[in-house]
Amino acid sequence: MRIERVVLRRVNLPLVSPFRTSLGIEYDKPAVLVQVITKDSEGWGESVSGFDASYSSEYIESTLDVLQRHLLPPLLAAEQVTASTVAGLMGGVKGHRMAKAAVEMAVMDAELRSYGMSFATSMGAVTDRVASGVSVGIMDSVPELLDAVTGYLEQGYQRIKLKIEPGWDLAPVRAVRERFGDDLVLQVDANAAYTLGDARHLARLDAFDLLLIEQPLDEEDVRGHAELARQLVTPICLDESIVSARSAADAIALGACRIVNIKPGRVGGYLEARRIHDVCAANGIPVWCGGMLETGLGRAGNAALAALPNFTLPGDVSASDRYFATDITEPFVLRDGCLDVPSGPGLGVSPLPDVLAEVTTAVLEPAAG
Ligand code: NPG
Repeated sequence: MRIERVVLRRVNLPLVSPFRTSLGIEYDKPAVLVQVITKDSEGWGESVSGFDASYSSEYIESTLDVLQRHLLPPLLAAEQVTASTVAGLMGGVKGHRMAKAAVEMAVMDAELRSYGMSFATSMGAVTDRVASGVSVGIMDSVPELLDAVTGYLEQGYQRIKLKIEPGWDLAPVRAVRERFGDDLVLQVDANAAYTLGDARHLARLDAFDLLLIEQPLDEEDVRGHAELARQLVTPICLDESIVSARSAADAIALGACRIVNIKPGRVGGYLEARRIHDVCAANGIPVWCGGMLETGLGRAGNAALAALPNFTLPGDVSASDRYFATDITEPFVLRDGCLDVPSGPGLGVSPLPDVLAEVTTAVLEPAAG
């Protein structure tokens, strides 16, 4: 396919409640949406970069800049662009995986819509519903946390992930385990807030039968995770450290993780996400689909990815109303603790024009070459 136009939109969606992690507090969800227009199709992509560079080196303005300056001009000049060739066309640019993921997602959507094939089918989905978990932010008090978890469990979420940081770890985990019992599927996420020197402290979490502890150490400290793994009973899951299938293979070989969180936006797109899935499956490492508070567009792609066979653990792919009063697509709803995997062409969802207009703060159209 030849790409005729690409339109970039910067959007901002208010969150229904502030989301606090060890990295900071989010009140709104910003995103860059990439709309790829061809002669007879169109596709949508979403970048997961945030307001600042606290989770990754990428952030909204860096995404917009690299898209306009470096990533899109070669695509607009190319005669043929497909989902399988777009990564190669962007290969002259190092890094910027979140920006590249948004472009690949939009190209894949446009291409699949033109064939009438869904993301799920194209990636090899084996189910039409995926188990949904929820990520619960750091709160001001344990009672407030227990109320939030109660609300999510009443809605039917199948597992709870608690954000932790030094000073907010043992007490909230103990309180949730005691209140909701041994059957609750419970895990924690540190977003790299600890060091190897905290190993003995983190080992105290072993008492609470957690499914996993996610990214306790710095993203570059893969060897540190391997050392920590030898000191914990709780399985280590890596998120930030896994940026590609190659880094997944290395982390697994080093014994740094027993579980992997796959976020397509973090690893350069759905095709690399699938390769990570395959590497993990070949090594007997279960995976789950992470989230970056995506709009309905990213959520649609993530639900499709989570339908692949080695996604055996519930993901952070929650219903739209966990994040937004109004999503920019038809909302994803929780049904018996699951989300339906969209089956329509491409992502199977599209932005609702009125909502899109309301949340858009800038529209940019890079010129060809
Ligand atoms: O449900 O989409 C979601 C959010 C899941 O906790 C979540 N994401 O580190 O995994 C993470 C975390 C995050 C979100 C980190 C936003 C930084 C920003």
